Amino acid sequence: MNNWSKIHQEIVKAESILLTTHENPDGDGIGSIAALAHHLTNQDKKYRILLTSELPDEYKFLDPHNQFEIYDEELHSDWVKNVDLSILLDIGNYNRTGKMWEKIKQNGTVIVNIDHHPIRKEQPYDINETDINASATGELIYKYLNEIDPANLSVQTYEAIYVAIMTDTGSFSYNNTNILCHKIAAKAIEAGVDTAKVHQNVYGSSSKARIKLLAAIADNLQYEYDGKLVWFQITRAMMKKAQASHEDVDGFTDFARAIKGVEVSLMVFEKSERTCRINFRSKGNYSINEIAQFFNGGGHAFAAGAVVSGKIANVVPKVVSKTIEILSAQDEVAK
Ligand SMILES: [Mn+2]
Repeated sequence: MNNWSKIHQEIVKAESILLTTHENPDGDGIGSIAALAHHLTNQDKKYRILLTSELPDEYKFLDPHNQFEIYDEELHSDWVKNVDLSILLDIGNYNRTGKMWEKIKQNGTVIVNIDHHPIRKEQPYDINETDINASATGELIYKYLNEIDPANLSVQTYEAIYVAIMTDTGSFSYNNTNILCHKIAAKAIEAGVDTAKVHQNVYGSSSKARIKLLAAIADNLQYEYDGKLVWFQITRAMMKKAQASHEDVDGFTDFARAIKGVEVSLMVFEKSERTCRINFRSKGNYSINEIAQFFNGGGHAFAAGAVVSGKIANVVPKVVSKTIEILSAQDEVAK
């Protein structure tokens, strides 16, 4: 029996199901959840969608019935503890479920992981369906539905899967773009998805704060390693000045990577006084998850990140010098 049938069996057995994805959810996590939620609704299943952080505005069109909730210890911990089945989507690392993880673990029932991030050493899942060649977790959800419930691949389901794939492939431009994801896109259009409108919903709604912040960043890009590395920082003071919120920052590392001559871009984001989030993007000649892993993070070969403790003034030089060190080591190997 393949994993899709096993997962389906667990869904059939379960009376309550939790769907979740990583913190600061992106289009892939949200689209995958929305697509699977349509399937569960069709199967008359009781389920709940709990996120560890807010659903970004640009994805709210995937949640017309306000089913996406933010995990609240008081409101949800008992429910999570007693749930029959937990399905983690696009998670990368289980600790990216935040406080929810403890409760998921305590419930002692089935944990399903569906993901396209590289497999980590610890795998506390009962069923693990990981495929690093998939363009997005949404592509895996498509495979599941195409095998288990093809009759219910509705326009809404295709729209959610399309969002997952479109956002994780940079609108079919990154090197994870593959044949299947184009086929799925074609099927989505056949099913009636208005792809131009979807693109507009996701990318055509930049807040003014986001552009103000982008201007501050563009003015302060730092080039290293013969211009092959570009880095920038976003301090809390910059966030405040631009009146920006967390989701306004999404995509900036992609923007910096697009500069001519740049191979790798790095963002250092001041999360709090003593923690920073770092994000890497690579054009494809350097693999950057090695750097993210050094800082206990993870991700894909060309898109990765980590959370680093320490004041931003100390984190920046540490991360920049480690990045240069790893890039030059990769150059040495290539010689
Ligand atoms: Mn993904």
